[in-house]
Amino acid sequence: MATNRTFTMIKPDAVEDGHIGAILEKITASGFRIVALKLTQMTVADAQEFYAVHSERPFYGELVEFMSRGPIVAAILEKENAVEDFRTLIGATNPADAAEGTIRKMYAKSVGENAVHGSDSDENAAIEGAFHFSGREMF
Ligand code: RTP
Ligand code: MG
Repeated sequence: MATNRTFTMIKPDAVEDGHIGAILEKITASGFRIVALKLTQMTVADAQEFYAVHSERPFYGELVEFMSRGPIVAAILEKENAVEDFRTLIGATNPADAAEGTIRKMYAKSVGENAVHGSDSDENAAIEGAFHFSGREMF
């Protein structure tokens, strides 16, 4: 299987709760190599653009407010089958449905404040990575 990349964010809830170190440890222990990494904060306009695909959904306003309310950790990760394996590692969107041992089962509070993001396709991983990082920040 080919080595490829995914994009993740540790969301404001998990940063506020002090879980950056534990989540990064779980990610690297699961075989992902960190290609890019930073603590940053999205403006309201950034979050609106990043989540534009959800703009017609009822939770869009809440999602934008949540994702821009404090710092996040943005990262690009590399592994064989990265996109699918990372979504398995984070678990279902709603932590109530997430499997034991997944990051959302361990750290998410609700379907909205769910600790981590994971890209849903190779194409979106590239778009989302480029949203947050310049070429000089990817290794
Ligand atoms: P993500 O994009 O963050 O990795 O999450 P996902 O693919 O599992 O879920 P998605 O459908 O893409 O939704 C994006 C984010 O919107 C928030 N959400 N809130 N209140 C709600 O019903 C609801 N549904 C989704 C979550 O933060 C979700 O991760
Ligand atoms: Mg998604």
